[in-house]
Amino acid sequence: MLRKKLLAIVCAGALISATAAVLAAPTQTMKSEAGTLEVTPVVTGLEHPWALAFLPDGKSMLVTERPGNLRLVTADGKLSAPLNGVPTVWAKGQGGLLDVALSPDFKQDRMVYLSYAEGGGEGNKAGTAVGRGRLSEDMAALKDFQVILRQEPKLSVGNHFGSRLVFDRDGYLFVTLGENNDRPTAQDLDKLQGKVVRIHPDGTVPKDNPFVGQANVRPEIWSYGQRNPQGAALNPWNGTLWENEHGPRGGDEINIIERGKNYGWPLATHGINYSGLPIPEARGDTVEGTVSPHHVWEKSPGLSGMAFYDADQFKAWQGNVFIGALVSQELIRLEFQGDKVVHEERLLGELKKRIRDVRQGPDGYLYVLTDEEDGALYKVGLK
Ligand SMILES: [Ca+2]
Repeated sequence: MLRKKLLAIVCAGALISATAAVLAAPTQTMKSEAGTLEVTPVVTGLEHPWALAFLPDGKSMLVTERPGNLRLVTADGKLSAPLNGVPTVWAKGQGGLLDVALSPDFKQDRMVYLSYAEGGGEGNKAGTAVGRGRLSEDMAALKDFQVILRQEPKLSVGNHFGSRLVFDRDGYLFVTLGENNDRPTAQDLDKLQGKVVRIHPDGTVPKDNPFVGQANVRPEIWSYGQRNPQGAALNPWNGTLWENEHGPRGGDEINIIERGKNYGWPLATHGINYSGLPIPEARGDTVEGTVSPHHVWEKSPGLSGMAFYDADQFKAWQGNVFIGALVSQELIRLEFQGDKVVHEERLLGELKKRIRDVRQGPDGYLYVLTDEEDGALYKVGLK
């Protein structure tokens, strides 16, 4: 009798929790070339989430929200209060709290790196800054946050901050920096607008950077001629740095970033001004002395976060690159022969959301953030 009663209680409990799980996380299915997609919201109610970084426990991640909050999210859908110790950000236009990355030695040093728009420029202008702080043991705060890089002068009234943070295999930190919508600065080597920079984790400059020792040149610069690079990732098969950036009207690009090279903006572009007029500085889509895009979209999807897929979980995706698209509201999937893009598929269009970031999780699923007032983290896999 007692056993029967207990069983009834257990069954009722299971039913309630199963119902709750269904209500909290209805999995949508969508067709795709590699099979049926399963798209499950992990967390909703995120305010313009921008980036995520998995913690080594494999079960939780840090998520940035552009207005200035950093939160802990667990894979089973728990969302923490904002962490303390995060710097004040300049949240306006495209500005705010942007990328998050963990130190390659996170298990030892617990360092969390953030990129964000920082105010204080002349005429209330802002620039991109990068800093780091130690994640407290109780996961509630970043301790002793210190700025390690500042875009100076600060020239943005709300546009083109970049920015992504990528550590390479040797532990150097690469930061992609927008040109603050001040086009010619991308070619000025005395400024950090429109650049990819390479620094040590403490912000000091590696002695073998390409422009070290030159007069009136910022030694942090690794490459230049970038416009607004909002995506970057390390190619897991050969360690090269891949970056993507927004063209103006047309001409979104993927670039493979090489030491000291000029990636062209605004001298070379496949795009035109939003007004429909040509870019005043542009001399064509291919200009001598500049590196042409590795891959270009004549119609801009509005590229953002980028992830290489090298997990075993979904064999059909191995060797692919995924990129979030803000304007076209899709997740782009690219297939390659060697480095060359040979096929493109657009996913998640049914969501009708701006896709801001995509990362491969430790479980081999894709984790996708939507850049919305009521933004969400989705787990995406194949059935
Ligand atoms: Ca370019």
